[in-house]
Amino acid sequence: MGGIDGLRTVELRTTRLLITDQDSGRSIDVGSQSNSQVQLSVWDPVAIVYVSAGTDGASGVVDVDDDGNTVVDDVSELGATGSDDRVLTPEDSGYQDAQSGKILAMVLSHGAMKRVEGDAVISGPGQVRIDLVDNDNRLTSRIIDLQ
Ligand SMILES: [Ca+2]
Ligand SMILES: [Ca+2]
Repeated sequence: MGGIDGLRTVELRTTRLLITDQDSGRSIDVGSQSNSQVQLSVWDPVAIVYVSAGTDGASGVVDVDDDGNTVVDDVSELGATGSDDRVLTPEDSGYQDAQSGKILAMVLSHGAMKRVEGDAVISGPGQVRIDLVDNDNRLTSRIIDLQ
């Protein structure tokens, strides 16, 4: 995917990805060139990012007072260093569970990449990530700024 700076538009059609050059208006069909599976993600500045309790279900390390405040596994330990706690973005498994309150989690920040489902046309300005999986199942990712 060399020479794709100055992009204006990214158009996703099932497994085909068309990228359009800002100056020439010329479109390049990335999907057909590499015969790849294509996934497109866009930057969503308001997407919620969570920190969750991880597989042990407890804030920080289970049965450990990670932050030394004399209360074991209180919510202030979420995300403790060395624990199994995880940051969850919309692209991560378990995100829906964090959103619905099914698992212990709290809002960490806002802003994340979100997968685009189905056909879409993404126009700049903004940031997009293109993930290509080739016939040997190798993933290539590239983040580009649309103008
Ligand atoms: Ca934990
Ligand atoms: Ca504590």
